[in-house]
Amino acid sequence: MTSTPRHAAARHVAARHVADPAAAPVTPSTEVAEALDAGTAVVALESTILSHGLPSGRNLEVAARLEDTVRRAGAVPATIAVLDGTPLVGLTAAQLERVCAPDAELDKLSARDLGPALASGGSGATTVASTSVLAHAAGIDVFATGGLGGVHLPLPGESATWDVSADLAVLGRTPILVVCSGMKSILDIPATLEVLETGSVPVLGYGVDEFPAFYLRSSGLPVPHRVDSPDRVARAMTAHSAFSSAGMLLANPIPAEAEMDRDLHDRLLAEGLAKIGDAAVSGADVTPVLLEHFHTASGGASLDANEELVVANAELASRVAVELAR
Ligand code: PSU
Ligand code: MN
Repeated sequence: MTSTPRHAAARHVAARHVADPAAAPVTPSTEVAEALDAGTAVVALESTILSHGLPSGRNLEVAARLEDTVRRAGAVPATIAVLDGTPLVGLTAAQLERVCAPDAELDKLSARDLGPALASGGSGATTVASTSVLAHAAGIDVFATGGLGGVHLPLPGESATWDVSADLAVLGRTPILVVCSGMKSILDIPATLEVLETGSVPVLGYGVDEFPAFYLRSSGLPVPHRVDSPDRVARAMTAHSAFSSAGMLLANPIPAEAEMDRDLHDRLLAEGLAKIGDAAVSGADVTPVLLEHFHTASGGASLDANEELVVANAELASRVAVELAR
């Protein structure tokens, strides 16, 4: 498992066709490889939230705080990104700085982008979809993030949308637990829950009966299954995996003291949607542009909320991973 990035890149080119994604070559850091070998709890973290979801400066602070949170909870953090054609699972301090640098200009890589990016020696940040794929290939079972991608709301003038995040389809076929605070309200939450049902992805609410809405603790929609302890989550994962190769979603609401004001939230959402309609933003740019509007127009309030919820998710994910590693 332990190998230098250069070696792993060579191995990757040699593997012409890998039928089993779990056997695909990835490059764990020394620390992550040792933890996996020893059966120590490991928690995957994504990099798109750093490069495309948070402003630079703030992103490195959050990245460090997330890794620290995971360590304090007794697990090893594995932040995932693709650098110079190498699928890295666990970043060194220098690599993390590169991902967070203002001039990083990393691509946003979803699962379908991995092959072309690796083949061309490209660099990019990984979304929930691609982070899940690489984490699973490394042998990691638990992944913490802020918000899951989902079904977008129709833009002004559209009656429906085909913009459905690959996060959903990938979760339907990748056995990993994703701990998040639901989807952003910039998405169609009921439609996203329907697509998760179609993908046979179990949705658990942590200590709540209503599905969270990222900046807000509740979307008002019922959560299919409530769990109240990391142990219960671990047991549900074990039982689920005996019958299914789909992933699982653990929805953890934002801590009450960090929740955004609902009126401010609703105003920013309306403005953000109008903005992407006017500017004809589409595809992978939609989420980053909406997030940027929330962050600037709230004077940073949404950033604080975002940071607190991801940190809480990293902690909960670590507690579940520790439970699983017992
Ligand atoms: N939601 C957030 N912040 C983010 C993202 C989602 O609150 O940074 C990122 C995640 O990496 C997620 C991706 O996997 O956006 C979804 O993008 P798309 O809708 O283009 O699939
Ligand atoms: Mn999309």
